[in-house]
Amino acid sequence: MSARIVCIGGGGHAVVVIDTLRTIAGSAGADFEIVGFIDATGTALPVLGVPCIGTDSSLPRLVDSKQLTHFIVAVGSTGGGGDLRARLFAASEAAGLVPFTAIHPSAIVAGSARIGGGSVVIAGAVIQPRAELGRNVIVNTRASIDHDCRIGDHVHVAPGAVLSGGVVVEDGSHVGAGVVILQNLRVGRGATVAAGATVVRDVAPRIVVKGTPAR
Ligand code: JB2
Repeated sequence: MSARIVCIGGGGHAVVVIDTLRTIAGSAGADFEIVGFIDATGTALPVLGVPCIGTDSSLPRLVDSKQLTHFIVAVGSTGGGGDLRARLFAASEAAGLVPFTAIHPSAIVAGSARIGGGSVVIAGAVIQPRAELGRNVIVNTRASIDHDCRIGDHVHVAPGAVLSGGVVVEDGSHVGAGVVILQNLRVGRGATVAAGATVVRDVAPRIVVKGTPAR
């Protein structure tokens, strides 16, 4: 049976996720259908022609009525409390859906890299050998994850970020656009590295750092 996918969220990131899915389908002839998206309102306008079919509370019912099989978290922002993406992922799994992993055909992913379920690798991203990505990770446009990096669940690596070899990013962290992280450093759980920062020492959990050098 072909996968029937619901996107969770219908904002800016959903535009990119839906386009990525369509590009995958076009290049690989993949066997799936984007059935619709759910969002905070349930009444949003279509995104690239994909309809809004409900809200989080209607998801269990939609699984049956729309015969959904898979989901992809298409919200990029972490939301209040910073764990929105993790909560949406957990709720979708609890509804019985399987996370769908999407890798844009223009991304370069080394054969020895590992990418967890529900992760999205956007156009032009590069993932080097022995990198390990958790579940529900976003590697956004032209970001690069070098060899032996370990990226936790629900992490968002924003466009153009550069993670040197051996970097560890723990669960739920946000690495902003254009960030550079030097080799073998660790970004703690739930931390935010602001756009454009250069990280030259470990980042503690749940803090925000910015600037060059980041602090
Ligand atoms: O609790 C929720 C919820 N809260 C917000 N449940 C569900 N199912 N959806 C939720 N949303 C939805 O996330 C909103 O209804 C809306 O559809 C979406 C947020 O859209 P927005 O465009 O504000 O953020 P985004 O995360 O899709 O995109 C941001 O991050 C991307 C990485 C933007 O800054 C983009 O420009 C950026 N590329």
